[in-house]
Amino acid sequence: MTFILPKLPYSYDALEPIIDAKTMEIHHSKHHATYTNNLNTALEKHPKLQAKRLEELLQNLDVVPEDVKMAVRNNGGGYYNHNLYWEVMTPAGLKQPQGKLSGEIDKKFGSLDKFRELFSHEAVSRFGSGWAWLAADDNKELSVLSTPNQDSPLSTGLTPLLCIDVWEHAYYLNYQNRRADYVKAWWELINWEVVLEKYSALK
Ligand code: MN3
Repeated sequence: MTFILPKLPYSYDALEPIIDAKTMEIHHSKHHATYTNNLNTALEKHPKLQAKRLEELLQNLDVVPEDVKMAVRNNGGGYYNHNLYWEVMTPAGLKQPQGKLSGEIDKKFGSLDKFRELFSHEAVSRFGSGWAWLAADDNKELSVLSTPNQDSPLSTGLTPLLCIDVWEHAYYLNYQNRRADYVKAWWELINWEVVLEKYSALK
């Protein structure tokens, strides 16, 4: 299987003014494309791995051969994480989670505001480059966490539901060093319908 850079579900300028078109274009057509190409190159040497789903590889990095383990972790993670990142944003989303996701957030974190505070703290305080996440475990219990580099919560047994990219390339043109401003503004872009779909699809 060859991984394909997915088309965005909206135009490059659709998320303005929160994320500018130039940032989106470079992020998608250069950064995400590079992860995609590097993942395909790594898997060329291991046809058996190509038969597996990417989720499976990221969930079981210990069975990935040593010579491509780091490449799969970094570029497979980069490919997967960006797919989710594009998907969980929208220019015209609901302002808050609905349905049973809303109830689960209240139950786990106390309120939507408390969840937002915790998530934003993870995103802002992640040292260097990485991601912040809302994820669920096998019992559908929610958690908030951050990961370094392109590491995926899949590798620690969690299912990602929502993510924000806090690498500088995700915000630098507009926000320079002000990651906290990006995180705060980004909150308006969350596609809660998609996040709920992902939560509802958990088995
Ligand atoms: Mn990125």
